[in-house]
Amino acid sequence: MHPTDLNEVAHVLRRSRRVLAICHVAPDGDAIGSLLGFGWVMAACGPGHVVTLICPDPIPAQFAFLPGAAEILSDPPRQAWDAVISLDASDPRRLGKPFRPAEYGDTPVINLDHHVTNLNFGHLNYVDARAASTTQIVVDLADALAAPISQPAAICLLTGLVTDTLSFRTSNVTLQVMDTARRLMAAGANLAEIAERAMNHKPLSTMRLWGLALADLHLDGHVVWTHITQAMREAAHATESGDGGLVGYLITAPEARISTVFTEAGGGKVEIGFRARPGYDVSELALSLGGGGHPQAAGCTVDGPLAAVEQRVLPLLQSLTGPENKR
Ligand SMILES: [Mn+2]
Repeated sequence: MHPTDLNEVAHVLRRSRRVLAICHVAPDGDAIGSLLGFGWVMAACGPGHVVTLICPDPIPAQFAFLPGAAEILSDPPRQAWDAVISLDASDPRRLGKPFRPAEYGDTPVINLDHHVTNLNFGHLNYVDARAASTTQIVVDLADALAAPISQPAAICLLTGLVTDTLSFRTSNVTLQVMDTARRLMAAGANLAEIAERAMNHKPLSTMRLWGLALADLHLDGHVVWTHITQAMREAAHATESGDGGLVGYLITAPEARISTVFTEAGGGKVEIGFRARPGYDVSELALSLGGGGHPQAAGCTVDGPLAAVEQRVLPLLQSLTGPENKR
């Protein structure tokens, strides 16, 4: 539980033979991209490392093209590890059942992430909230390991950068991000193909679900919000879990300073997604509700029922959208 630098992380990895790498549940492009990219970077360090790649949930169809995606397992074998590494997860609960710290003994747990709300749950915590993606940190890690970036690594790593920045549109896209992207393209990653495959993918059933949710759209002050009920999900025959990215669509309304989607999930839970315009911050609210994220994109899961959650959370959002909160 101390802040660390990447040379320390590289030092631990260099002497680790059996490495367990885990990304977060409900994986996005950065989770899968950093998991696979890390695997390729370790492979470039020589044959002395055997990396087991774990994602707790199925790989979304739009990321199946990533090199190595077929090698990802959903649950690790019960064996001893020399190092365990978490990628893109701000909270150990986001790693799901595959993360079993009670079994790790003296094995170092490395926490590599870019969420400002990271709980620093590892023995080695490298959390860079200025990084636009965890894959950007994996590129820095490759440099610390003096590992060359292979073409498959570059494809996976650029995918995380593209998806987390919404194709280089977010406020954290710096010259350094563009330099990293340029480097990954030079290493053989095709930006246009990655953007096409990873971003232009919206199942028709998700569009139908959006249609139902958009029919019940609300504007309260500067907050644009709606909800997705189990009944809507059944009516739309939705295949995707969650809101399918609807909350990111709502924030494009000029009226919106914050957008929110409340989604009825299984087990009486409600998932809440938040987006904010630059200058507004939803990460602290998400953290206070047991979740986490970034200033402009965050989320949490709370106990239902839906109506009670909306009644409790909507006033909290109002207080965040005033000019006095603008940074
Ligand atoms: Mn990320």
